[in-house]
Amino acid sequence: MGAARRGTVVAAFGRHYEVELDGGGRLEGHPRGKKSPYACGDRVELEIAARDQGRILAHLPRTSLLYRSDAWKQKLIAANATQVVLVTATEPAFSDELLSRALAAAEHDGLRCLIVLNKVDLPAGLPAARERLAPFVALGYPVLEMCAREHAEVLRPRLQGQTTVLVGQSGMGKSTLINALVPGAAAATREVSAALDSGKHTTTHARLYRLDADSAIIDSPGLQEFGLAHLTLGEIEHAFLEMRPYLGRCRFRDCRHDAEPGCALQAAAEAGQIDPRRLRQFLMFRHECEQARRQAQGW
Ligand SMILES: Nc1nc2c(ncn2[C@@H]2O[C@H](COP(=O)(O)OP(=O)(O)OP(=O)(O)O)[C@@H](O)[C@H]2O)c(=O)[nH]1
Ligand SMILES: [Mg+2]
Ligand SMILES: [Zn+2]
Repeated sequence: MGAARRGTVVAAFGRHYEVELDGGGRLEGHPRGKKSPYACGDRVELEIAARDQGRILAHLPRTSLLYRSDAWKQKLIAANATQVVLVTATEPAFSDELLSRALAAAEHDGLRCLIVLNKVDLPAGLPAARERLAPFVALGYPVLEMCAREHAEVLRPRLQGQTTVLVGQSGMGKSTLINALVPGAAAATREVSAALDSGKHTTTHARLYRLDADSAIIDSPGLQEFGLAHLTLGEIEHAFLEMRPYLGRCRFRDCRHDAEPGCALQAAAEAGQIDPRRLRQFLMFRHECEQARRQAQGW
């Protein structure tokens, strides 16, 4: 039996993991039992079982866990991240609803958020993309317009000292960013048309790359959906930053912010203080969460 070592899960393949050992070296880590609850970025303790092979003995505490969920299961995205970069692009068109979902999950987890608008070298979709991002700019989320193919360096200062996870839909350019920022990364990228034809995402699992001694970046597979079943209704309210000042101000304490008289959120939307689209998304997410809870309980 070898001595226990600590390391970081840099890639999660379901039943086994690529683990980077503290102090150098990599090995294939296997969980001891049937469960494999680890995500990219997780810290673990393991024993070296053979050359290049290790058995995971312990799961070290997490500082954060970004994930999505429906009534039945959770999909882990990354552990111990400090920042989420939400990657959108001028083309293909991105969904602002998915962006709101990912932001809600990140806010819930207390992560810093930065929105990237990539592919500004393709100007045809630029006005529509800016318009779709305007409500998020108004909320104070920083938006960095860039071209990953030519000027990825503009992102680097924002990554300093952070463990950043890139999330977004397929084809936005996440892996292109990784390749531009991490020498030797060689992450697979693919023409969007080819990717859409195959119906598959180019990146199939999350992977962590070191940028320097105290910065890392995680590439993740493109998202088509982002369920928030793990958030309570109150948590969803708080994950929408613009709702916070109005919470508790409705006439009825159990106001559903739908069509109740004296609803502070509806009044704020009518007065132009809350984007009506975001309020509709909020009501939609809440409805989904209630449904997921019912499904999970079997009624
Ligand atoms: N014109 C232009 N194309 C870009 C830019 N960044 C990425 N692309 C292209 O967009 C396509 C998709 O890029 P990827 O990096 O594979 O996208 P991804 O977000 O990693 O996609 P998934 O792994 O499927 O989630 C590739 O053909 C890239 O070359 C950019 O700044 N400008
Ligand atoms: Mg990719
Ligand atoms: Zn209300």
